Amino acid sequence: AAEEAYLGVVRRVLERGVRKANRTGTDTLSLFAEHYSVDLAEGYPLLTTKKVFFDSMLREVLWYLSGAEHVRELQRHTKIWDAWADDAGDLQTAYGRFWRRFPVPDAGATVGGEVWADAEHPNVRRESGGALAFDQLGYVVDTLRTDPMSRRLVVSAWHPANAAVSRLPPCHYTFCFNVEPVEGGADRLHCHLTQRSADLALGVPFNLACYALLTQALAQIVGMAPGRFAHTLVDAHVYVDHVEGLEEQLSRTPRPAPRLSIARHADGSPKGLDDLAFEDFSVEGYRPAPAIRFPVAV
Ligand code: DHF
Ligand code: TMP
Repeated sequence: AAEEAYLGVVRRVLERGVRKANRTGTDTLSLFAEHYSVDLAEGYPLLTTKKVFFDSMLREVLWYLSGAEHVRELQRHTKIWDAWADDAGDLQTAYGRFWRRFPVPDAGATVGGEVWADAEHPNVRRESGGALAFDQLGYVVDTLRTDPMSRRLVVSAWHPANAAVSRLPPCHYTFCFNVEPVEGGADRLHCHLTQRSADLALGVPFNLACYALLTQALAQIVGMAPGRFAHTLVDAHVYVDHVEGLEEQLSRTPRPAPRLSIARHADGSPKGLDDLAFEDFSVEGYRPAPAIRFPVAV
């Protein structure tokens, strides 16, 4: 089962992880550059060895897709980001802002010899204050249609000048799509995510479910089949107060993976990136083991 790939990383970190101090005050057991992948054709990889809160995760994905730079809308539905937002709902880093509205330097701020997409580019939009912003996810969808074998289908949430000063710079900071041609069938859309820092008990099950959903949604939008999701974890860690809960989880046997379905328009055409809403996603056959409480290291 796909879930075994995730559980294998957990098992390796528990067995061979090196104890590390970090800014949170709760030490971790860590391994460098862990990797796993799952085939989305086998089902939707929402973990079954503990209950994963799909609704919170879906709200988070939709918040990313909205391109918002604050978390006010997300906070109406889930508390998962509250510890990192201020009273006004502002975060110092927001994924959607960079996925959908990556700042384009202003003409006056560039030096010679560079090339930048301008306001004429189909994926550039002018912000209300006049600045230009680039829709990276829109670019990926458009390029999947016009040049599906492109090896440049990259989205980056890492803006160095933000990351250097943010309280919580992006953990899952870049992803890249790749198409595998299939003779006589639908081409397969793969996704590779690089994560600089990975909390195996809490964050990673959400991150896996999020990018699996995003890959399936993009595949549907461009008429491909979901392929594999591959995940590289640069600092793969288990907080020491999560060890017991993870041992309990490892003692459980994975159950059959659920299926995710994504609604289409009434005429059968796929809904686009900006049309997808909470009600459009449904998970069938999800019968997980009970939830496990893991304290979040802030
Ligand atoms: N910091 C740390 N130390 N670990 C993280 O995983 C993490 N994740 C962040 C922000 N900062 C982080 C954003 N993602 C939960 C899940 C994902 C997430 C933040 C929090 C969480 O609390 N999950 C619980 C409850 C979910 C719910 O009640 O809906 C869980 O059991 O999965
Ligand atoms: P760091 O910025 O010091 O690396 O701390 C971030 C912590 O949050 C780290 O334990 C990784 C974890 N994390 C995830 O695993 N996934 C996520 O999506 C987010 C936002 C954080």
